[in-house]
Amino acid sequence: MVNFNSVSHAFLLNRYRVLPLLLSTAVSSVAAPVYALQQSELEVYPPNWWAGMQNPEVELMIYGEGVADDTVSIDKGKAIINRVKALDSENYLFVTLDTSGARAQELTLTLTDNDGSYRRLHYSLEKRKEGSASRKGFGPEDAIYLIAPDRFANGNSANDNVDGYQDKADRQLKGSRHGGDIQGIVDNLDYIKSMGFTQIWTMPMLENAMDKYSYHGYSTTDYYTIDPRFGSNDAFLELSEHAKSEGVGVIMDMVLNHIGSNHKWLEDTPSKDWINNEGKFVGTTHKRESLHDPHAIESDIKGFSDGWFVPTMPDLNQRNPHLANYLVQNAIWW
Ligand SMILES: [Ca+2]
Ligand SMILES: [Ca+2]
Repeated sequence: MVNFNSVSHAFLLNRYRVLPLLLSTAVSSVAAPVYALQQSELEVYPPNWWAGMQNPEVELMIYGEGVADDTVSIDKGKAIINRVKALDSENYLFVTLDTSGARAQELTLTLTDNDGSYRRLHYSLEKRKEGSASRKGFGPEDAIYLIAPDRFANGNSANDNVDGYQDKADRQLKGSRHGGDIQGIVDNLDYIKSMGFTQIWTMPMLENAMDKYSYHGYSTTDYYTIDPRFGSNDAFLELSEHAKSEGVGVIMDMVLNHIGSNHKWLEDTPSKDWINNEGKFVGTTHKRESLHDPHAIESDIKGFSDGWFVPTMPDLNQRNPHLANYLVQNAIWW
C-alpha cells in the first residue's frame, strides 16, 4: 500500500482496536447486554447544522463500525426522522432529519444494534448568525484576486511541515509545498486591498493528505477540515473576518468533481456507485465539448464526465443522491 495515507491509517487502526476493548469492558461490568459507547466512535457529517434554515431537512452521514443495520431514534430535542437509508457499506447510515420549527438546541440520537447495544450521538442545531440568510456572494462588480495559498506568503513557518503529512516543504522542488498559509494572506490584506481588489479567491484549502504534489489543493481528503499546513478551520474564519473588516470578501474554492485517493472513502466506500467507473481508474477523455454539443453521443459525455483526471483523483458520482446531499450541505456548512 504505497499510497496509503498514514494519518487515516493510524486513525482507523485506533478505532478498530479501541472498540472491542470498550465492548468487553462494558459487557463484563453490566449484567444485561446493554452498553453505551462513547460518541467518539461515531462520526457525523455535517458535524453540526443550524435551526431555522429555509430547507428544514438535513441528511446526516453517520459513520461507525456496523452502524448500517442500527435502528435510530431521537431521545431528546425537537426534530423528526424523515428517512433512514443504508447503502452497500455496513459502516455508514444516512439519517434525514426534519428540523421544522426547531430552535437552536442539542439533539440526542440513539443508534441501537440488533443485540440491544446502542450508541448515542449528540448533535447541535446552532443559532444562525443574524442576517446570514441574506448573505451576498460575489458579482460582476467585484475585482477578484486569485491566490495559490502555498505559493503566496509564508506567515507561519511552524506549520510548513506537520507530523503525519507526507508531502513536506521544499522550495527547491516545484511540485513540493513551499510553506505559504492563511496567516500569509492575513498579513497581506492591506497589499491586496491597496491594489483595488474586493474579493480574494483562494485555490482549495481543504485537507490534501496526499503523498506528494498536493500544494495545489485539488485532492481533497477531508471536506470539513482546512489543511493544517495552511492553518485551521479557526484560522480560515479569522481570515474571513479580517478580510470582511477591510471590505474584502473571501471566495472558497471547493472541488466537487473528485477527491484525493487518500480520502477514507477509498478505504471504506459508502456505496458501489459512490466513485465513477466502479472505483477503478479510467481516465477522462477530456472531450469537454461533449457537454454542450447537442449532437454528442452518450459515450463521449460519459467518457468525459465520469473519467478520472489522474489515478490519484477518483471521480465522484454525484448522481448518487446521498453523495449529492453531502456535497451540497458541505458547501452550505462552510
Ligand atoms: Ca507556513
Ligand atoms: Ca466527473
